[in-house]
Amino acid sequence: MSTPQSAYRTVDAEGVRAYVAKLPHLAARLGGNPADWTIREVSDGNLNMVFLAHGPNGGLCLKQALPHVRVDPSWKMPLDRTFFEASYLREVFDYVPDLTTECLHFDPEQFILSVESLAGHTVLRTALMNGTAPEQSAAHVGLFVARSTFHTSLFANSFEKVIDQRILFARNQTLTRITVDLVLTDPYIPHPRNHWAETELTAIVADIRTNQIVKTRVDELRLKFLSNPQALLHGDLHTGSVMATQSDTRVIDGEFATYGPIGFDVGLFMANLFLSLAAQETIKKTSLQIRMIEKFWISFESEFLKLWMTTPKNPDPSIHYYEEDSSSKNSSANKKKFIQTIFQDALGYCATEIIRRIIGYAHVADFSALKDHNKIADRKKTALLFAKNLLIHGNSAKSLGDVFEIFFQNIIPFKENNL
Ligand code: SR1
Ligand code: MG
Repeated sequence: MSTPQSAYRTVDAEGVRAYVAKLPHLAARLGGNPADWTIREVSDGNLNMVFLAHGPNGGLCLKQALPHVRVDPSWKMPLDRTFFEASYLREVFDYVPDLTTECLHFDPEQFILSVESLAGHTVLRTALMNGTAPEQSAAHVGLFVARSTFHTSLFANSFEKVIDQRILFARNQTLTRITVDLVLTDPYIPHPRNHWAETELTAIVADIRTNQIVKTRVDELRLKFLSNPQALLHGDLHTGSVMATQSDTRVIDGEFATYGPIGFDVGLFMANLFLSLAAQETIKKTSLQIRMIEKFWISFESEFLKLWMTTPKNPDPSIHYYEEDSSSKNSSANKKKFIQTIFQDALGYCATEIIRRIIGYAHVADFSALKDHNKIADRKKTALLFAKNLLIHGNSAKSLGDVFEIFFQNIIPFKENNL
């Protein structure tokens, strides 16, 4: 693969036009004449340039890695993240064809990746902020996580195949370093990348950083993230990595893909729904986000178990885990026990994702919908206290009901705006 010194050049909208025009399989997707194509830059994430191209026959999305973080040019970075995103899509697409996008093209010189355009879809975070999020999208993401992780795990493949994939994705060290630092390390120490505007949060941050149970739990989670390669993870499954219409859901942006504990993907998605819940003007036990968290987990759990119980037996007996006598009433008891360990891990990663999205480098937009400073501070406090208590008491949570209880115990009522 190239370095920035080679033929690599960053493209702009006109560069995209010329680039696509030279690639018949992509140009045919747009149809018509290159001069008539509409090309828009729609870069939104922290890392890359993204363009949408449309022609009479259809649309394409093109993503190019930059030699630095897009939102901070002084933060230099190798280009290989689009290679790992292309590799992730190629690995999981067959298992989730309706829940993600196909990799149509990857250029190892220009680090450009192309998939179909989802111009008619809305980013799930935006839909949640507008109150228009399709409830069913959470169940779809549950299916996505179950299928992509099950089919890349030791439950569905020989260890030789899994180890080969682990070797490939283990090279995604730049983005793994970002996750280890930004999600699982920095928020727990004083670090220049951390920031928060609400001084009201500072005392809670100090509490989190000095609580020995929290520190030990975060150490366990970081260690598990790096040393328990159960399945191929998306690695950054927040609500900005999901595009939805009322009936269709697609998971995008798999550039952080790496082998790790399945609970990591589960926990990150849950966390972002909890962040959205915390940012609501009114929080009720019937809130859309609560229903979405339930749908997500139920869909993940039942699909994972179904795949495990129904996938035709591989002739290699080493692939059979927790097989039980199917005539026994408890034939899936050990499998369910394993899924309970995913639940426990998910609660831990959920908490760390919430914390880093409030006090770490990359915050979420959800709270900005509240406008008023006091309200924002109160709700960020709610989310931080919930996450802290989830790290402390999560091990005794047996079901989502227990988790919601912890959340509701930590709601800070809005203070009057004293301006
Ligand atoms: C420097 S990258 C910061 C964050 O943006 C990405 O989307 C990931 O969430 C990462 O942690
Ligand atoms: Mg992303």
